[in-house]
Amino acid sequence: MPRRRLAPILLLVIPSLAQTSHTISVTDNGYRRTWWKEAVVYQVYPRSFKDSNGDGIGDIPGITSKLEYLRSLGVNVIWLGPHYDSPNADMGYDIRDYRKVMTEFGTMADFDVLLAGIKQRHMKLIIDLVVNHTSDEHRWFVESRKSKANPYRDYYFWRPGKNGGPPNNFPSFFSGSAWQLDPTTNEYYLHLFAVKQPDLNWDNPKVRQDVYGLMKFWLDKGVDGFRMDVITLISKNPAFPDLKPGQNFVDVYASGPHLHEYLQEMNRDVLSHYDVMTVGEALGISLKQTPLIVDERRKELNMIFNFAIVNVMRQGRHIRHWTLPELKAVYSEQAAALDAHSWNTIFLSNHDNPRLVSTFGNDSARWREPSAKVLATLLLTQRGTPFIYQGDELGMTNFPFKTIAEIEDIEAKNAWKADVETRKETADAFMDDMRHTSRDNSRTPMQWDATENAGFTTSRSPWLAVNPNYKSINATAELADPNSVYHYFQRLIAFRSRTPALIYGDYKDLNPGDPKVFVYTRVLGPERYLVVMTFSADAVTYKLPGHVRAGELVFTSGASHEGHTGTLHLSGWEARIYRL
Ligand code: TEU
Ligand code: CA
Repeated sequence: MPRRRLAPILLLVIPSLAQTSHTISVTDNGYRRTWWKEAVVYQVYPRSFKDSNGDGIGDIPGITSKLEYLRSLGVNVIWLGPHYDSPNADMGYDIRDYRKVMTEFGTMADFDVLLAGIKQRHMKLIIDLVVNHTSDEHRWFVESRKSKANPYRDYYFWRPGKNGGPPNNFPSFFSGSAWQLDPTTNEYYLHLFAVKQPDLNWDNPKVRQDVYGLMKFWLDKGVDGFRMDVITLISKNPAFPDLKPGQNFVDVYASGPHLHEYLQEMNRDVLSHYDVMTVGEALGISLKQTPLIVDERRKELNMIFNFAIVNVMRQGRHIRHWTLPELKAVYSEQAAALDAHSWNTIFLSNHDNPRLVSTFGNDSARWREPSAKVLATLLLTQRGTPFIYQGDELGMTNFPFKTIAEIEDIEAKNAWKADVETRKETADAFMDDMRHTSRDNSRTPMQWDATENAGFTTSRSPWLAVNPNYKSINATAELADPNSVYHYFQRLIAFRSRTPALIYGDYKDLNPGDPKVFVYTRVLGPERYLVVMTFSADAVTYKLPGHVRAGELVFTSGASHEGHTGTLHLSGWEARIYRL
């Protein structure tokens, strides 16, 4: 076969997308084509993205000022973390008023400018919908706790104590009991997360109507959908039976009797009236159970974040030594569980998890860039909508935390009180875990340039310390370097966007057991691609399984031009894409 250059391939691929988009809306292998399946999403954690007014806290005008940066990266959808009025017990995941912008982040007018700027650039905006719980400062809860007869009493779960203690043995995700005794009425309220995050009672139809109302408020403003916080927890068994020994509380919390009924109602009453994208955070839902939420025929949500990948990278807040075959198994299981009626997300990091390159790659000086490029390749060549977490496009790393005083996150602070202050665990062991798993690893400010505090803020004291490596790892340096992690992401996002097989193609892992090389095909009709990646610092001579021969090299993170061969000479942490 004659060696073709890149340009003719593009000509072959682009027209096929252009032609189909107006006429045929189903792919060769049965997928209904939609914008949100073809999108690449970028997650903004507003508090840490860009501070515009020097108070040390990222804000909405700061995000607006960086829209060109995001547009040129090539992402199409921005997921904005909670931007609502909040006392910030859990960094905005505790909402006091769903129709007001957090004062620190700006005003509703600032939000409108952001949204307009996003639309102007032909991008879309999805916002965080946090409706499993509110803040205890929300008007509904302020009323609810006043008396047993208050009209808002049933907006939350109130129960009398049992044997001088809480109503049952449910633990909170943030340490201690999930029940808090409230002195005014001498009853307990349920909070699966912090004490300041009481759980809403979705069995109350007024709660559901109020939630649908606030969703419409934002949709009518023009937002393009929602990321739904812990949405799998909204339905509870009102009898609150004790957990039995050996029962996993997450699975129990996620198996409420009316979850699907409520999601279908929300879809019918709200979502189906808009052209939106929805992604549910799906704690406690296995890969096998995923279609119960995302199969389009069930009319619930478009896609979910499965915790399968999170459970590979860490064990709760403890470090976990994962292997490549375990990571691969997530994608094979996903492919087996989902047919063409279902869709899913691809993510490897977010604001609750440590940094991508520190967790799945190698953040040493030698391998940080090469391994970040391999991870970009994994993220952008799997079937599902890819979610890039802010800063990962620069290969930002975990933070060298030394003491608990450097950590702001309530989950870590509560765990410290529960486990270190009671001497169940040593401070050293705890901090060792934190350096690998703390949520604050990903929440440190974006590294924009090499000036003080990385150009994130003009304040001397950002709300969370900037990673000390900002002088070498920052956006300005990477924009100036054509070989940077940023430019690799940019090129690969563009490549994916014009290559339908990488979006919709069937997935097959060619060697699930290999501990160093990840090799798979993506096939859509006549379009066949082979992705090969080394997940190791070692160079590897790799014979492709069976009679597979690598075809033409169409994308690479490395220097080799090798192609049309059955044996590859791979460098440590290298990624290649071949056309077969
Ligand atoms: O996360 C839920 C969740 O799964 C995490 O809190 C998880 O328990 C923790 O990271 C394990 O280490 C969502 C939000 O993404 C998170 O930021 C919020 O704190 C939480 O819900 C409560 O709203
Ligand atoms: Ca600010």
